[in-house]
This record gives sequence, C-alpha cells and structure tokens, in this order.
Amino acid sequence: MIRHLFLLISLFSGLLYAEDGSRLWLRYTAVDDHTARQRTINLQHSDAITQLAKKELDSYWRGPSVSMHVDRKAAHLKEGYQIKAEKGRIEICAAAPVGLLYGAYHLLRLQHTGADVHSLNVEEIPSYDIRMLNHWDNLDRTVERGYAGYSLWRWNELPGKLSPRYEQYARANASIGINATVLNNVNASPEILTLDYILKVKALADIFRKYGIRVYLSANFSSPKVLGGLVDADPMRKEVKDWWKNKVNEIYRHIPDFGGFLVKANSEGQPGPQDYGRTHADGANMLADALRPHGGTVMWRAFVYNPTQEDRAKQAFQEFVPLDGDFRDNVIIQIKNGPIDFQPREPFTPLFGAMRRTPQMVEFQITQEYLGFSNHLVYLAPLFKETLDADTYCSGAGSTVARVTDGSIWRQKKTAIAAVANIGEDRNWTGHDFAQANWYAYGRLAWNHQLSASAIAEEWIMQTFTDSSGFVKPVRQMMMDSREAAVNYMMPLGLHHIFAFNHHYGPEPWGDIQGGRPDWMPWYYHNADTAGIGFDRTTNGSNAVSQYNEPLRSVFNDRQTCPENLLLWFHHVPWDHQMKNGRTLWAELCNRYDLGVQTVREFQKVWDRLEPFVDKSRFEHVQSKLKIQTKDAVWWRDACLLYFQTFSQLPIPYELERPIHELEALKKIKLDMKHHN
Ligand code: BDP
Repeated sequence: MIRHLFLLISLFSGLLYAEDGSRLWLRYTAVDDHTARQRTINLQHSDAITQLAKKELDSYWRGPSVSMHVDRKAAHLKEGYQIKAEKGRIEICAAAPVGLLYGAYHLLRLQHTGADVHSLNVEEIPSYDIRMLNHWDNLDRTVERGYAGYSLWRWNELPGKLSPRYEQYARANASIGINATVLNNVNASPEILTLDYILKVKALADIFRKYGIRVYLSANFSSPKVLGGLVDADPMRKEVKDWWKNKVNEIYRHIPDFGGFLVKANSEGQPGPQDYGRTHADGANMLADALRPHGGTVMWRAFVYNPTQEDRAKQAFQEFVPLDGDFRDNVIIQIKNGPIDFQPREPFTPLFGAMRRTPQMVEFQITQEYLGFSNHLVYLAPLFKETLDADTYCSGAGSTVARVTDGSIWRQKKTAIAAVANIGEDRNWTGHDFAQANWYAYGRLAWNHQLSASAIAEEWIMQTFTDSSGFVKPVRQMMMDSREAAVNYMMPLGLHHIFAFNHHYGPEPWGDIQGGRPDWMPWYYHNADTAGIGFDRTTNGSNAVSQYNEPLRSVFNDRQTCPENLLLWFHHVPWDHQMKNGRTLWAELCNRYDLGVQTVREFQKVWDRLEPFVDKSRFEHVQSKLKIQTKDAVWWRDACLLYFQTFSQLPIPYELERPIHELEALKKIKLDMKHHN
C-alpha cells in the first residue's frame, strides 16, 4: 500500500515537475502540514526581503525552529550572516535584511546536501561587495555568445507583461549570493538609455530588488550624440557632462537603487573617450561624477586592443598602468582573467596588481564561447580558481588575484567580481544541464573565493541530481577532470586562439583571411613553422613576460622553468625540445590531444553507467551532448595534429589512435553560425 502511495506521489510530482532542468539546483519540495507544525520560523521584521527569507523557510525547511533577526551593529558581516544551532533551535543573525535571505538559503543548502543541522556555528562574510552577472543580451533578444536560446528579457512585452522567469532568475541568483546584474550587451545599443527602456528596466529592477539584486546597464559612450543629438560625446565638454548627469538623474528617479554602468570603450570598434583625444580615465570619471550623488559605480573594462604591431596580450597593461591613480574611487577597472580573451587556458592578466591606486575586479566568462558552447561538459570552477589563486607577487608572495581584488591588499571603496552569463530562454536555462554548474560555481566563488572547486561541484550535484554517493563521486570526478580534458583536446601546452574565425566553435589552426586583422588570425597565436611552435613572449620576443612581477618574469622567460601548461604561450619551442617527462614537444603535443579525446570517451562510459540514478530526460540529454563532445574532440585532435604535422614533418607516435579525418576535408568545414569575429 505504502509502496503504491509512494509511486503515485512520485508520478504526480513527476507531472508537476517535468525533469527538464528548469528547477536548477533549487529542487526543494514543500513541507507538509505536520512537519510545519513541528517547528516555527520566527521573524520580527516586515520588509520584503526578510519576509521572503521567512517564506522560503516556511515552505521548505524541515529542521528545527529558526529565529531570524537583523542586527545593524553587526556591520562587519556586510551582506553575510551568522547561524548558530544549539539545543534544538537555530538562530540566523545578519546586519542587512538580505543577509537573512542568504542565511535561509544556506540552511536549505545544508538540508539538501545531507549536513547535520543540529549543531552549527557559521559565520559567512562575502568575499566581494558586488557579485555580478554580465548579460551580453541585445535588445532584439539575440544573445552575443549565448548558447541557451534567446534572451530572458522580453523587451517587447515589458514593462506591461512580466514573465514568471524573471522572479525565478532572481531567486536562483539570490540562492548563491549574486546581487548585481548587467542586463544588456557590452556592445551596447544607445537605445537602452531611452525613457522607454528605462521603464522596462525599472519593471525588472522592481522584481529583482526583493531578492537583493541591483540592476546595472551597459552604456554606449556615444549616447549623448546618438540620443541627445549633441555634436559629439567628448567627456571634457560641459554639455556632454550635463547630458550624462541628467540621464543618470532620470534613471534614479525610476530606479532608486540603480547600480551603475558597465562600459566597453575604444575596444573592437566601440566608441570611447579616445575618439576625442581623451583617456579612459577622463571617460570613466565623467560617468563616475554623474553617478556619485546616487551611490552608483562605473565598471570600466580593460579589454582593449588594436591591430598594431604590439602583442595583443600586452595592450591592456600598456594603456591602463599609466593611468593608475587617475580614476575616481567609484570606478572599478574590470579585467578579463586572461590577457587575450577567455581562452581554455591563459596565464592571469598582468594588470592585476599592477595598479596600486585603482580598484580592480575580475571578469570571467561563464558562457562557453571558447569551450564548446553548450555542447561540451566543461566545469569551469577549476579555471576560475586557477586565476583567483594565481600569485601576482605585487606585494610579496601570496598576493593572489583574489586578494588583489577583494580589498585585502589595497583598500577599495567597493569590491566586485563579474562573469558573462550563460543564461537564456531554454527550459534548462543554460543549454547543457551541466552548464548550470558553472553559473552556480561562479556565484559560490563570488561569495567565497576560498571554496574549493571540488566542494562546490559536490554540493551542486547533490542538490541538482541526487546525494547517492554512487552518483556523486564519479560525477564530481568527471566535472573536475573536464576543464583539463577540454584544454587537452583543444589547445594544450599554452596554445591559444586557434579557433574557427567568427563563431569560435571548431578548430581552424590554418585560418587566414586575406587582409584580415592579424590579431584575429590563428597563425598570429601559434606561429607554427618547420622549427617549432608557440608565441615568443620572452625578453627576446614580444617581452610580455616583463609585465609580470618577479619571480614570475624570470620563471616564464626561461623555457626550462616556464610551467609546461603555458609553454607555448610564452615560447616558440623547437619540435624536438625535450619535455620534463622525456618526450619531445611533438610527441607530447600528440599525447595531450589524444589524452583529451580519451578522457571524454571515458566520460561517456561514466555517464552511461549512471543511468539508474538519473531521470530519463536529463540522462538522455547529457548522453547526447557527450556524443557531440567526443566527436568534436576527435575533430579538434585530428585538425590540429594533421595541420601541425605539415610543419613538424614527424609521425604521430604509433601507440596513439590514428586520425580518422583528412586535413583537406576538415579545412572545408564551414559552420553556419551568425556571430561577429
Ligand atoms: C570576445 C567576444 C566578443 C565580445 C568581446 C568582449 O568574442 O563577442 O564582444 O569578447 O568581451 O570574447 O567585449
């Protein structure tokens, strides 16, 4: 009888929640009346955020009674919280209302990861003040580098009609501590700043506020010209400054907690202050002055480069370091983790720690522009951690990127971290069910950059799938291995940017467009010739190594000491160079590509064995994605090895799988993907 009942219930809940991934890691089930009567959720406050915290616990908390209170005196907690559990009661204390909401989600996370909640002594203080997602969403609802369908923001329906997904989005973010969102693409349309759009943005901001999330916008530097009809957008002209002040005031009239602007200026064809002979600081400060009275912030991007003779990897440093100290204190320089562009592996950008008097923040990319879109299973927390834990040596050993940006080395008025979102309108939000883990992991690391990638993977798996160790262990291992696997089958040993032009999906190491920008061409980066392969960034080459502090400069500069996973980033290396394991460079390159392929084949085996643990639809979804990933890995390996072999003139080691493609056939593949550069 009980068995039947159970079956019925699971059938029913199966109907309620088709396993389409839409519930993300928030797969809470409502408590029944009996459980609810066993405990109380106490709260003295009446504001919307704390009421929401109470509602979440009322609905889903199965543990002992909880009382929550805001203690303004506990300011050191910032948006964090303390949780104490003893003698059958739990207390959550926070300095800000949103801290209680985060505390509530902390308890629910413990509940769903099988933790003991009867004895707790937790204090959580977020690593960064602003924990932000950047959406590259256009106003026509296409998403630049987005692989999960159209934009969530239905601009044509806003502000009148509100999709239920806006609130679900906010809740998912709040559950991992994300408190800021930039709604539109950094390649910004000026239109976003028209009153029409401000009212649409306001409608979203009104929903997000209850979840502690502030809205920011990407601003097009030419807006005063395009929208205001001014003759130019010169940041030193009073008329231009006034235009921005009025615009900012108008925004705050509708959105009193508006966060500020994100700006891509003088980069890849975007307008900026340099169009008028002004500096990045002049441009950023003008916007900062307009935002200051309202407490707003400018995130000014350091992703700038021009098709000059100079190594692209050096340009951000060259442009920004001389401006150190010139920026207002409500400007933060937003710096991509690597000096080129979100590659499978890059060293950290040397700008981190090079500006002592300028607030800095990291920008990661969650959307997998260079990592197989939403087709490849690539868990990104190890990549994020690699950057955050990298030592810049800017203030002695231990000056990690995390510490340079979280205010612990140099004080910053506000600290921040950002990542380009992978979210779209797909039912499962991110295209690949496992890409949800990257959104999740980013949020968790933005909250606490000390967490380990493996621990985050584990809690995500338990909440998203099941807590059975027969499932958790192998899946965690697969996730932990996945980033290195992608590096191996795409660009091992420090290779970078050998993607197909434009869409960045498949391999195109031979890529060359007559008259095209060299810094968008694969050969610019791999430099393969009969002597060897790699980009010489040593003191004899482009000298990018000199932008790093000692001892890194010397370590990177010497082929013998350079970490092998960055060897071809910093060196042009002869094919017969002997690697640490005794293989030649050529043999090692072949081995790495092969290892990448073998690893994803292994993922297929791991996943197939786990079928009993997973619902049918998600099982099949991931299974079919793994097939694509394996095919792509073979494609990558064959394309790169066959092409590089035309230079090395050496056989692929005979113990390795043989290529199954012809180079000439691979060269003909042209995918129809509509994205620029
Ligand atoms: C590159 C993307 C391009 C973005 C640019 C950016 O290919 O679509 O506009 O970065 O970050 O990775 O501005």
